[in-house]
Amino acid sequence: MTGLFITLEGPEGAGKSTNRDYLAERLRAEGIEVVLTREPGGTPLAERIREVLLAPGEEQMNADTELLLVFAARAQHLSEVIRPALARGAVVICDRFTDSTYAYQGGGRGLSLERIATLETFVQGDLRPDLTLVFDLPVEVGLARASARGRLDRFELEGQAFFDAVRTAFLKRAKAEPARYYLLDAAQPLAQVQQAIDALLPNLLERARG
Ligand code: Z5A
Repeated sequence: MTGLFITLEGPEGAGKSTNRDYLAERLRAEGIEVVLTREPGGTPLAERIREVLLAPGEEQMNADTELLLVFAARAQHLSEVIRPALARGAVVICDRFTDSTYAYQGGGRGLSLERIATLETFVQGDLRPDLTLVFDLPVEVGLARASARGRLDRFELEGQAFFDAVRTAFLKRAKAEPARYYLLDAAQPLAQVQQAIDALLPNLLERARG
């Protein structure tokens, strides 16, 4: 039996965490086993790597170091959480996954997409999400939501050009593979975003029940 792997992607402040919880509640209400997780992180060791990635520091992190840390955390997360959950037939809802690597390390940092693809295959084999919800919104709106929370992490300290490149990369990926990606207008009021998620539920339930 194989479960269903759903990832939530988009720039900061787009509402991924809020809607991750909402989607999980809706599926659980239908009796589906849901594993909620996030990247970078999702296991104690991967969460320690997350802390290294997010903490601003005096020594600038090399972009290749950042890329390798993201995939190191992912390898741990896949073996400890994601693969076992999918193997027992659960729905895994993951807040960010490899699309974020293409967007932040590829689009934002300008690293080679071919190199990212090589690491993706090395770490994941042929495992890819079944469905990716992309929460899209103007950079200024997302940053205003994120900064309302207070202290900014190492990524949130980047400038407008970085975030524009990140947003463009997500949109490009969504456009290139419409069968896997579902684009949501995350600048709308939350109730409308959640209506769009509700519209997906019948299809998700059918797929989750195999
Ligand atoms: N990263 C990377 O570089 N490479 C990788 O491969 C991976 C990650 C996997 C941590 O991610 C960082 O890791 C991330 C990229 C990098 N960069 N940063 N920063 P994260 O997911 O932990 O960080 P985040 O994206 O900044 O999370 P976030 O700011 O919490 O965003 P969110 O989860 O999309 O939003 P939210 O917490 O659900 O909502 C934010 C606020 O907006 C909150 O007060 C909500 O109540 C409000 N909200 C949500 N939706 C709405 C609507 N529709 N209207 C009004 N207000 C709303």
